[in-house]
Amino acid sequence: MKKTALVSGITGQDGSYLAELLIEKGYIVHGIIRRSSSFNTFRIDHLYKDKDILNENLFLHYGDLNDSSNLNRMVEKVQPKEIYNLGAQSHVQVSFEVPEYTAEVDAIGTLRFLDAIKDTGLKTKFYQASTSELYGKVKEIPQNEDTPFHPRSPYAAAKLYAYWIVKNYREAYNLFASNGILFNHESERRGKTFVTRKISVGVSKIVLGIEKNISLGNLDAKRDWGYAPEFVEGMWRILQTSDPADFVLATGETHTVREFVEKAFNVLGEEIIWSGEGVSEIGVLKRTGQQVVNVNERYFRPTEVDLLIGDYTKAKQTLGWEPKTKFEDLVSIMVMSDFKKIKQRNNL
Ligand code: NAP
Ligand code: F7E
Repeated sequence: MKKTALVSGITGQDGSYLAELLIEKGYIVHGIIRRSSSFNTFRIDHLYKDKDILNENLFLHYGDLNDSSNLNRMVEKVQPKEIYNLGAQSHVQVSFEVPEYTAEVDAIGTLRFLDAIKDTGLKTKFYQASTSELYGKVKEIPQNEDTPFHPRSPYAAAKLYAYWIVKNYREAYNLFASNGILFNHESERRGKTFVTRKISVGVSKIVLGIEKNISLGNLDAKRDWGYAPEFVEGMWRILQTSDPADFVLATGETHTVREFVEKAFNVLGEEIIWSGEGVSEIGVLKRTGQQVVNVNERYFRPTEVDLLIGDYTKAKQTLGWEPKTKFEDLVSIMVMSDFKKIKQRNNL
């Protein structure tokens, strides 16, 4: 018999790759989607329907992490063997604007899901999308499962609650519930307001002559950026273990936002020269002298996470999981994908 999985956040970057992976592995996937005034299923449309034929291994249900009765019904009705809780208000900067909403969805939403499992008594495995943002103002370099946390945003504080409630329900009620502490992972499906995708889209438009420049915030922030399809494979492996546990998934490399910009222009045959400092810093094209990058303080955060770099030794040893895509390849995949799409869309 086919295994059944329930996925919150299925319309997001990770949810779409995870749904693909699970269907490939022979699962029946049930996804929770939010009602929206405009279409929000573009990342999974190719999975849901192929040439007007509905995929019999994918079912979508309206729901929300803010609605416990909905989550209870979903768990009761679907009886999933595995649950992946990927739904979240996932934007760090936005969490400063909507801190209470972020806490409701990211923190209490996780509690609601765990309670639904506990109250139905269902034997299932629960994956929680934890994050390297928990390390925030980092206490050691690199960060592993034992590194102390110091969250630096309402998003990170909400995810910290979720992390601990997962551990508590595991200890208190013997639930199979595991945290994947994932460092940044990106792809051609990344939301366009996250910095990597903002750069891959912006640089493509500049080189195609559609836009003149991009405005960014902190160019010196360092992130450990991996490739999302490999990270969702890690999520699945986390639930295939015999005992629940928490795992870091990362690449073990760190790069600045500035380096991401440089490499993105390099992919399209251009070189960037930087001058100035802070909000006065600019990036110009070496070939033409055109100013293509400027710094705008509206993208600065009240508290920033300066440096993240993960140590994935435990995942490698226990799960046999390792990242494959290197930083340069990730930049290239994202830029080439956007460049081609934008070129085609504009008949260039
Ligand atoms: P994403 O693209 O922003 O997707 C978030 C998903 O959550 C979307 O499907 C969204 O639905 C859904 N969602 C938002 N609010 C919801 C609510 N109230 N109830 C139910 N669903 C809701 O995020 P992602 O990059 O795929 O990340 C997946 C998860 O991993 C998130 O929990 C994120 O915090 C966490 N995480 C991400 C990274 C990363 O680098 N990508 C690293 C560590 C942890 P709509 O499509 O309707 O908006
Ligand atoms: O920012 C800097 C910004 O928004 C990365 C989420 O998936 O990963 C993600 O959170 C860095 C920050 O991702 C701009 O200040 C500069 O230092 O792409 P981001 P994030 O904040 O790291 C973690 C692991 C998650 O869990 C989250 O869900 O880039 N930066 N200029 C900028 N960031 C943005 N968004 N836009 C800029 O213009």
